[in-house]
This record gives sequence, C-alpha cells and structure tokens, in this order.
Amino acid sequence: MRIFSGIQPTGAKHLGNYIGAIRQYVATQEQGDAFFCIVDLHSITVEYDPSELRESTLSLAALLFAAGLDPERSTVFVQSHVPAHPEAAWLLGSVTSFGELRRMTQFKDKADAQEFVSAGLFSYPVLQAADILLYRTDIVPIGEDQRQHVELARDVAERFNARFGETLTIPKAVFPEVGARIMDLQEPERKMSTTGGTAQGTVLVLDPPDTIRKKFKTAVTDSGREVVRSPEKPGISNLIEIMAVARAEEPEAVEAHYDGQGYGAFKVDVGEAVVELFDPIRDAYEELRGDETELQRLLARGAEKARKASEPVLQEMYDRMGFVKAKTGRLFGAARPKRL
Ligand code: ATP
Ligand code: LTN
Repeated sequence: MRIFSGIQPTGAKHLGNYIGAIRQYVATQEQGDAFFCIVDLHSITVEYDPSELRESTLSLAALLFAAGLDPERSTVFVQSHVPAHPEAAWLLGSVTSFGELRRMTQFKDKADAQEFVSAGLFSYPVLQAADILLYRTDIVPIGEDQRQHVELARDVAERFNARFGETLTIPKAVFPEVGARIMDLQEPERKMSTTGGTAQGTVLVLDPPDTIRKKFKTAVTDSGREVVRSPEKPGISNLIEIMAVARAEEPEAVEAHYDGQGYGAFKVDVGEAVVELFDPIRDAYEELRGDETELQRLLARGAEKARKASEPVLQEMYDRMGFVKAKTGRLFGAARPKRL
C-alpha cells in the first residue's frame, strides 16, 4: 500500500499537527510504502520570510524523524527537490475548474487573512493533488481540515482518467479516530493553528515544559464542572481528546477517571501528560537538529527515492495528454536529409 502526506515547513508545529498528522504518519509507516513530503512550495503562497525558510525546512525534517519517522522505512523529502511536483501541478491545472478552487474553504479563510492574495494560494490545492497523485497514493493521513483538498484530488484524478485514459490512482483520506481536529485552548470554537489561532491557546511541540503547563492551566473551560464530552462543552471536550491521545486511552476512560473531580486538577494533569508526550521528541529533535550533515544526507536520499517513484507517473501523464516526447541522443542521424 502506498501512503503519502505533506506538511508545510513554515509555522511552528503544534499539538494539532502532531495529533492530527505526525502521529498518524508514524503509525501508517508500518502499513506500507510511505512518502512524507515537506511542502516548501506550498509555504510560499502566503507572506513568508525567505531567510527563515531554510531553517524551518531543516527544523521540520529533524522534528519528523524525532517524532518517530524511520528513514529506513519512510521516504522523507523536500517538495522543491522533486521538480515533478510543480510540473504535474501545471498539467493537472487544466483538469481542475476555477469554480471548484473558488469553493475551497482554506482558500477563503486564508485569503481573508492576507493583504496580498497570490494566484499561488488559489491554485494551492492543484499542487497538493499533484503531490498525492504522482505517487499512485492509496491513503493520505491528514487532519479534518484537509478533507476537502483530498476530495478535490480524487475528483481531479477521476477527471484526468476519464479524459485521457486510466492513469492515476484514486486516493483515500484517513483521519485519526480521536483528535482529527484539535481546537485552540483559548478559543475552542476554532482549530489550533499558528496562522489562525491564539498564541496562548496553541501548544507547540517544541515549547518548553513550563510554557506547556501554563497554556493548559489557563485553557478556557466551559460552565459546569463535569469532565465529559458534549457539544456545549467544546473546551473540555477538546482537553479530553488531547488527554486520551497523550495517555493512549479511550476518551471514555479519561471521563471515568476524572468523574467528580472538577476542571482544575484535570487541566493540570492534561498539561503534564502533554509535557511527557513531547519530552522525548524534543530531546531527539535537539540531537538531530545539531547534525545538519546527517539531516541533509537523509533528505538527499529521500529526494532520490521520490524522484524515482514519481518520474514514471509524470511521463505517463505527458504521454496520455499527447505531448511529443523529447528525443535524446543523436537526433538527426543517418536519416537526416542533406538539404532542407
Ligand atoms: P496551520 O493551521 O497551523 O497554519 P496547516 O494546517 O495550515 O497548519 P500544516 O502544518 O501543513 O498546515 O498541517 C499539517 C497537517 O496537520 C495536516 O494534515 C492538517 O490536517 C493537520 N492539522 C493542522 N491543524 C490541525 C488541528 N488543529 N487538528 C488536527 N490536525 C491538524
Ligand atoms: N495542504 C496541506 C499540506 C499538504 C498535503 C499535501 C497534505 C500539501 N500537500 C499532500 C496531504 C497530502 C496542509 O496541511 N496544509
């Protein structure tokens, strides 16, 4: 089974990214042939600082390995190292409609937050479809917010196949059972995010332990004092899900454990559980980030494998679409007429 997912290097990685995505990558790498892509070409579609992109790319690579991606099992690579991605995106742009891109909620949300709305932000999901389809992907582990983008990739693949013949595999999104949408600790009606959330309500994987404890202690809870999940209790429901993941328990077990104990003690314990969850990751991260040569070596190897896997699919797309193949070698040998 082929597994593919992508994650942006810009924006510090937070608990939502860890629970919704990174933790799933680590679990799915056991199930098949996995590719995880650091999508730097997606990062440039909103305002960003070029002088920080290099650091954040290497930092994310170190974090992914630190969180448990095994370079012997998984192919971890940087999107811009594999030119097939933007090439395939251009081809797929012609089987994607303006109307469907306009309906993407991420585009609408991000565009509202930008002064300069780039054309790249609009066509972002086409590049994402290219990422996925170039690897004949069966499953895409993601958080809930990416559901619509994978739906689009499926539609685009189906349209391509209908128009040019069976070429692309139709991918399926997979979501974690608990924690597909982790909410901001201060504003639990919106998702945890470094771009759209609050600083105090966003727990970073690399936050110092005391910062993590403080963010949980000050987390917004709801009226009442029962530790149970309910639509009227978005704050507590979110904390229960986080606790369930951090302690590897069912949410029901967390509820039973805190039955009758009130919010205060619960919040302190969730903070502690997340500190324990991230402690070993932070240590491993620091060690790996210190060895830049090794990181670069792993990424170079990943890029090589990714190029090998994606190139034949790109070539098949060109063929099916009717492009003339560039001839290599002695182009006009014996058969060339003397005079034209
Ligand atoms: P941000 O919202 O912080 O800008 P993002 O979603 O735009 O992040 P990435 O860092 O590339 O961008 O996200 C990587 C993965 O993390 C995706 O699979 C996404 O679904 C998942 N993810 C992001 N936020 C959350 C969240 N709050 N809860 C669960 N999963 C999330
Ligand atoms: N848009 C995604 C990142 C992403 C991705 C992908 C996810 C880019 N290419 C391919 C899954 C598969 C996001 O989380 N912001």
